[in-house]
Amino acid sequence: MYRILLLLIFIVQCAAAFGQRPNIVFILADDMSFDSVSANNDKIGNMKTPCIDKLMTQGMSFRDAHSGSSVCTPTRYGLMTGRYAWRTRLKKQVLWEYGRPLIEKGRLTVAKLLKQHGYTTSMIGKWHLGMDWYDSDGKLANEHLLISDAIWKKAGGSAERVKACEERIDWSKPITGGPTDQGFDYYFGVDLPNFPPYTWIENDRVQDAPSIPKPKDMFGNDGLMVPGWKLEDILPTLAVKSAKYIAEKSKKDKPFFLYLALTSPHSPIAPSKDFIGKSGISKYADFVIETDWVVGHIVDAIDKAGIGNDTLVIFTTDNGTAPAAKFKQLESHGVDLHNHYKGHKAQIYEGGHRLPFVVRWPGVVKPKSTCEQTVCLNDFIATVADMLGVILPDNSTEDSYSILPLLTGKVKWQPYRPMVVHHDYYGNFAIRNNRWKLVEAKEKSLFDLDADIKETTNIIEKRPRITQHLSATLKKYKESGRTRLKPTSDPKVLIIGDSISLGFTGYVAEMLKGKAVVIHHKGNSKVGPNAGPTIRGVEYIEEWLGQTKWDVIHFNWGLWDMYGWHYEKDDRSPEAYEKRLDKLVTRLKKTGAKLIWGATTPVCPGPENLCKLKVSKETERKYLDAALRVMKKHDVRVNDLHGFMEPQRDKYAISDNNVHFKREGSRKLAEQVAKHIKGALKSD
Ligand SMILES: [Ca+2]
Repeated sequence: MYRILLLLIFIVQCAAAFGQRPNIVFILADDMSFDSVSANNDKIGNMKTPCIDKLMTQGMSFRDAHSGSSVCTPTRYGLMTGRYAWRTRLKKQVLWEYGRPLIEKGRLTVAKLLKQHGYTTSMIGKWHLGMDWYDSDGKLANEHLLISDAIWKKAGGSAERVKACEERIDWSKPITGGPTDQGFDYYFGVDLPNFPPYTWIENDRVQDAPSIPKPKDMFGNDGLMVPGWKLEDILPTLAVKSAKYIAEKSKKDKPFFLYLALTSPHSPIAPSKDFIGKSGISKYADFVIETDWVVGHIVDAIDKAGIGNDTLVIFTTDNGTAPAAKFKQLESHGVDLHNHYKGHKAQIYEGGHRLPFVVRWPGVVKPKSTCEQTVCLNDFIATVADMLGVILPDNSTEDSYSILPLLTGKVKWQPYRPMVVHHDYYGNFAIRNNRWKLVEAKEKSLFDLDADIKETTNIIEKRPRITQHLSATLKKYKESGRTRLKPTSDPKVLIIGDSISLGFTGYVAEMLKGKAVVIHHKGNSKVGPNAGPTIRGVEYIEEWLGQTKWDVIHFNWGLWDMYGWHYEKDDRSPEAYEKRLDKLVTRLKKTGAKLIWGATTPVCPGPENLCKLKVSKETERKYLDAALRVMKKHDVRVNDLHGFMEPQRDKYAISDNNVHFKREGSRKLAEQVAKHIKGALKSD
């Protein structure tokens, strides 16, 4: 009996551990916009993507997911490292033929992270993050190609330089800086389908040495290829290899990570024989259909291997559709790839970087769910770390933020993540916060995406404060080298409160800088950053508290309970208020944080007939007394902000009829709040 019990405990423990370590299959298509997926676009004609659509019904699809850039190389750098590529040497464009490795030696990648935590890691497909090649003496053969990734093309003579490089390369020598040096146990693929060398690379060697120049009539940049190389074989080979890999690894005990970077529907537009004519539109549309088929083939391989329930599947793409798709021709067949968004690959418009992003993870991610949050492909590595329960080193993954709480549906506030930075082929930046998108190109533009999703009207003149805030944040993100907050040992202070607290929180954060991290709760879609009435407090307290271990929580509720805006139907009597406040304080006490009640009521100043809000002094007193009873019962510190401000109200109130304060008044209040927080931090 005892042994059976032990065995049971062992099985339960294994299951629990495995729950956090699913296999991961990450499928990245190349140059395929949000509108290229038929489930996202009702104007798709016959260019249907049934396999991706089906995956969407099995998991969560994001409607506001972005790549770190609107072109290949930088997006892939961000996906692997969780860091924006514009922080590297690559300030615009992409890596060109035989470009040198972009991922710095010693930098953490998602493959390294998973390998460190017991995963078998592999990559199949397009790398495009640079590799180093050597001559027969073991000397670097592609050194001269790093003139500057962005300008060497322009400098002219690039074909000659590529030729000179290829003449030096000893193809039997191992390649360095490629996938197997960046954490992948196994690699099979092509660096790019449209650049030399036109040959398969397996691990750190070419499978066959390219020996003849690519024929002029074959798509792609000049360079060497293996005799008989066929562009239309690339995609099916990747599909077959991946399915085989999944079948093999499904039998092993170790979880596996497969990063499948498809070469399609990027040029060369080379659908294989079975798909030519499928769409009745164009070879491009056929190629999209084949891409979708590959996604289906891979998902089938997972399910056939019986590991569907233990495998996290992600499908997304690296940037928007390229003009090589021939938009006008597609439109004449009822395919509108600009149905939702403006622009295409390489551009800063949404069409350049807003992508389909689908996550299937049975038992964790709700089927048929959608997420409206603004997220970024850089977030992959932090999400994996969160899943593994790993704290990321400070000098890594600087622009990655775990979206695990979004996948599990635990978090609903918006925005959940720090602002997302966009970047394009030309080196232009944009920054996105909720509905606002600021583009910093030759001309600065501000777009309100809620009102103008097609980015037609620049409203920068109308919104100087928002523009300034976004611009300053972008500058800060660039200069600080990171958007992910540095872990800090400073105490953490949460301020929850009404609009009066919104006024003073910023000043409190400033006053306590270096002593504590002050965070105002992020709010939610219903009440925004204002805590609203206790009715909302009870509903959202878990979201507001989140996973952080708070040292001090400064909170207040009252205004909304008294005046009731939007909550006429609810019982907001002083008795009901007291009950709910008691419930909230009971929950807050469980956090172990030191609690401070900010008494901001009664708030209505001056003679009663001047108070627009029509609540009598007696009523106000009832709410105040109810709150004080609760605080006394739970032994919570009281910061009497009302009493503190009262003698100076005339000077600092916005007006007699308003409960809010001018900036100087908010600053004054902040002094008092900061004093109380400091006191709480010092006390035992
Ligand atoms: Ca691409």
